Amino acid sequence: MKHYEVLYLLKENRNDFVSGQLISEKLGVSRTAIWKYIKALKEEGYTIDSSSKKGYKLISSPDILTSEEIKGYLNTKYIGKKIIHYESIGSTNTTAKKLAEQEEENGTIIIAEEQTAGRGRIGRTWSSPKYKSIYFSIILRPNVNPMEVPKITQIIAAAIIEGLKELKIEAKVKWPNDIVIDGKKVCGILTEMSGELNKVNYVIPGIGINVNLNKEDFQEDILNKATSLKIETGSTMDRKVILGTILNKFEPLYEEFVQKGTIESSIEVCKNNSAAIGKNIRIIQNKSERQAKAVDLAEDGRLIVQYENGSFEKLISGEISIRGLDKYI
Ligand code: BT5
Repeated sequence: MKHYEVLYLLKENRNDFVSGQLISEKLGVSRTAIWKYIKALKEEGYTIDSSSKKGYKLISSPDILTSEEIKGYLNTKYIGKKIIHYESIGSTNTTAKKLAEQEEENGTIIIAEEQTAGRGRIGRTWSSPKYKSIYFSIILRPNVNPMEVPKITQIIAAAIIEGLKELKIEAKVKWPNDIVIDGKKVCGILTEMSGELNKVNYVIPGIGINVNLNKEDFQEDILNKATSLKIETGSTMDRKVILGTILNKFEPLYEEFVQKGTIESSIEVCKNNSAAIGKNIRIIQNKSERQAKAVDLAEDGRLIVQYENGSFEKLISGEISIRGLDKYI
């Protein structure tokens, strides 16, 4: 789309006017066409100063998670090279699956400003109000055994912890798929896959991060166990920076997995930033509940727990949730 080419030129010269003539020469378009592209950009929320003498200058960009906005924050080889952006969608994971069935490539990201049917694990929902947070899914095509796929949740968790750390935010992993701050959930991960007995067709990790939600934005039923980055830091955060930083952290950790077959670095991060290890926890599966102490994270990402009778077990993430004895964690 040509109007984005105009946008790139304006972005390259952020603090200066770019003359109509230069745009016209570089892009091989007429002055009238440029005017139309500028109008289209303004309609998307860009503020652009125009002067008949000096040309055009980008003043500000809208707070949206389009490829054009995120690109500048990415230094990945293939993760996020293609970003498909929706204003509103049922669930990014559901759409990602459909696109993966249609051969969409490895590393493509599906992102939405709002989800009307955001999904959690085992039929649960993910509250996804518009423009407040980040909801995205990554299409991955690892050449691994399907048994290895749960490891991808740990890789994502590590990337989020590392990314937030770079932004000076301390968060912890609540095994297997939550990121928490001060014991409250700020992010959830839903990893889905399609495969055969010993072959993975594709894996879709879906990530929801609560960014600029205020307390009143949370529904009553999750208010006491959920939080947002804004609530925790006291300031509004730039969603593009958060997303770019996390994706940049994710790619090398994921590469370690697909190239070397290990998730050593991710486990290290998850272990050192675990909300569960060392604590007495409740293990919830179906309707049953057991108590144990979380003692360690195995190298394959399973949580090692010890029961009161002294026996150990490595939990498989599947349908298990853990909780603190008297609170969320
Ligand atoms: C999860 O499930 O935590 C996985 C959430 C994944 C969401 C992303 S958004 C992009 C992608 N597309 C999707 O459709 N989904 C993924 P689970 O462990 O089952 O936790 C779900 C539970 O978290 C719910 O039952 C609520 O109690 C709580 N919850 C719902 N919305 C929340 C929110 N925004 N913040 C914190 N907790 C929430």
